[in-house]
Amino acid sequence: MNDIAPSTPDKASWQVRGACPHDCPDTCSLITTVQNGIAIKVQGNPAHPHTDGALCTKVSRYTERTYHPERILHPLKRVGPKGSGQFEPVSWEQALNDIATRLSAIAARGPDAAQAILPYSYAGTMGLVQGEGMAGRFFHQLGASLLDRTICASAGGEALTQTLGAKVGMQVEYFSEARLILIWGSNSIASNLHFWRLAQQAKRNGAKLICIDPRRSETAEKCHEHIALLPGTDAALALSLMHELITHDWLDHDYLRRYTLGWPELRERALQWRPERAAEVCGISPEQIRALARDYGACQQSGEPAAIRMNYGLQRVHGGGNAVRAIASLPALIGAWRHRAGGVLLSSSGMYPIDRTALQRPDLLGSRRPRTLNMSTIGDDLLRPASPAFGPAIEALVVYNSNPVAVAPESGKVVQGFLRDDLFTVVLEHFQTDTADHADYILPATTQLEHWDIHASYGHTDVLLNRPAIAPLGEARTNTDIFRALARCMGFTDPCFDESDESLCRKAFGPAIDFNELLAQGFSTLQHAQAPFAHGGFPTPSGRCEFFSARLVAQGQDGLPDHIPNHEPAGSSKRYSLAMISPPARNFLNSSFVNVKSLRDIEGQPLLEMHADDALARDIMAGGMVRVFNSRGEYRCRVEVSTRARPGVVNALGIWWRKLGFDGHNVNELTSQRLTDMGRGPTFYDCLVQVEACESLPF
Ligand SMILES: Nc1nc2c(c(=O)[nH]1)N[C@H]1C(S)=C(S)[C@@H](COP(=O)(O)OP(=O)(O)OC[C@H]3O[C@@H](n4cnc5c(=O)[nH]c(N)nc54)[C@H](O)[C@@H]3O)O[C@H]1N2
Ligand SMILES: Nc1nc2c(c(=O)[nH]1)N[C@H]1C(S)=C(S)[C@@H](COP(=O)(O)OP(=O)(O)OC[C@H]3O[C@@H](n4cnc5c(=O)[nH]c(N)nc54)[C@H](O)[C@@H]3O)O[C@H]1N2
Ligand SMILES: [Mo]
Repeated sequence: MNDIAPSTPDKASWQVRGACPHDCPDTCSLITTVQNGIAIKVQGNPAHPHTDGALCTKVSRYTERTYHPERILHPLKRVGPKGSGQFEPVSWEQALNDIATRLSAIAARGPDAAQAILPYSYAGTMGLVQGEGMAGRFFHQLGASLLDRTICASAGGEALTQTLGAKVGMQVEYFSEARLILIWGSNSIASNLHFWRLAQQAKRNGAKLICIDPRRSETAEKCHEHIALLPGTDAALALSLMHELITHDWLDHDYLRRYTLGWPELRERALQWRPERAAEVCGISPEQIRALARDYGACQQSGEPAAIRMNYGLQRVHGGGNAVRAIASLPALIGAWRHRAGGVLLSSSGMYPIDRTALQRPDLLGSRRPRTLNMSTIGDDLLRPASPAFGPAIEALVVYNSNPVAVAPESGKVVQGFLRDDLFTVVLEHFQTDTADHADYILPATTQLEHWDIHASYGHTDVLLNRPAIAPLGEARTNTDIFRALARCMGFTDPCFDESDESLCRKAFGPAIDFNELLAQGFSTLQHAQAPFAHGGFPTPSGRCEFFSARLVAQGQDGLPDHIPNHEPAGSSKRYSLAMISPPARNFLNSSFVNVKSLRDIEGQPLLEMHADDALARDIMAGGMVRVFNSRGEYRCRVEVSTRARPGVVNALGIWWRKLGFDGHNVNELTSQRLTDMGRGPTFYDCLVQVEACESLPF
């Protein structure tokens, strides 16, 4: 490859190595072909083993997103009423000065006054530099409220930490050698495509694949078996599997004795979960549980590796943390960790030595200790008045790398909050999203093709470097540059606000990686033991797999995993008799790409999958328009009577932009702001609704 850094611009065509920035476990290595300064093609890097030259449909259309006619290319100032989406272009100077003046005025009111300012960001880019690299410094210096970034993975993350010690697990490449793979709460074909390739290899070598998911997803239909349990019942299933492993003595007693903590207690708990009891809770048959236990136990008996690929789908319910704890405990029962192709993987993000302190500089807070607000309850928090418990009302919001008006739960309240006339809102974006519609200023941000960044992954263990392939479009600026400029306008003088992006990239992992290797090949592989817990050595306080967690007890919680029913359990309400989940659509990434026409065309229209029995009971015609509603709100979409849905559960594929749907709403009108048992996470898939046929709307 004639890999050319921007330093040789005289050539007409060159290729640049980068990294996919999206919130996805695959973190692919990219090759962008640039001709006369224009990116004409984005491909998967064949030299990077995980990427293997292949990209998902979304990112292979990256140039369509980058050169989209609706890219925001100039700073925009609101001219119409709040939320009207009416803006006029202004100069950078005017925008930055005005924003700095507004923020400074709030901060100047008193020692803790800056807490009325809230940053709101998530993983629009997973880059460590364009993520919180400079933004963290800016908000720390300012003394703004801190944001608890819980919207995706915090229940599962906390649960893994309590059980295994950190977000660690199997190395993904060895899944190809497993004999049995449980794909648990994951539609891998949609959301973890490069793992699916490994699962296919295992399948070709004779492995059995079992999918555990309420939805008959693209992945479920390609596995040997599919267990369509009710949402939020995974802990009951896992405990009942343990029951069967115990009663048949399919246990690795040596592993349990040497490398686990709390086995006698967990054993007692699990023995309360006979398959009949769990089957009732999970809405499946006892025989399905027994069969699953037989498959899992058989690996213990034969000494062959059993692997579990969990994903975050199953932790978006009240008991999500406990469910992850129960499932993460399973491999230790059968000693699966002894094999490099055995164990469990939910996230590998804890396997990186990232120096976040150097990037985000929490020391700039000095002695100030601002409050922390939970991003999952932004709806309520924007509507909260000042009080001694809450502190000042939120007066200014700076949103970057996120689209909360579309993705946060209970959007009725989120929208109401964003519509507040006394709220000053700045949004750094590529597009005029539902959130940007509610801004006072929209600032044009660069895309991954236009900036430097460095990436860890949560699905493999390589570090990737992203070099800019093209110059920023229009007047777009990098997130980092926008925060540098704002810092200058605010009079922040710390030299850290002058640091370049390339220097930040070098700082992210410090000496733990060879930066020259990254520059030369675009990725660098961290060295880890192939079977990290073959001999224990878990990063828990005890060094063991902690079935029982004293840390949880200290927090007033149950020390052992248990089944915690949903806030809104299936079957508990006559009025709202359907459980709704809203998993990712394959051709969108959360709310990103919804505005890319070729991808939206593949997804068609906002859709609700419903089982034929549920449709019949409601006189709902296949393909008709339905109103989906509960006490929090309603939205309209097309219904697909489909075997993808099990009885009693409807699947609303997410996450459409509100303004691109039928009625200006999306699925998050219905979801609640109630939180998970651990990690203060949202409970998107713990949501009861009713559905009825309604009149057609134009699309
Ligand atoms: N194409 C695409 N890829 C993505 C994303 C996307 O939006 N689109 N999102 C990205 C993000 S942000 C993340 S966090 C990751 C992981 O994102 P996840 O949301 O975990 O992604 P999936 O694996 O697609 O979906 C989870 C699966 O869990 C199932 N599920 C729902 N409730 C339950 C339950 O109670 N129990 C069980 N066992 N299963 C349940 C759903 O039906 C779905 O098939 O994927 C990333 N990758
Ligand atoms: N109902 C329901 N709701 C959900 C989920 C669900 O499964 N069901 N999933 C939840 C999950 S797992 C997650 S992670 C969240 C995701 O929620 P978000 O993190 O908000 O993700 P996106 O919707 O992809 O929005 C990211 C935005 O960042 C912008 N962006 C990307 N790169 C850059 C950049 O370099 N600079 C700037 N300034 N902007 C950039 C994109 O244009 C995009 O509009 O949604 C959650 N919401
Ligand atoms: Mo996520």
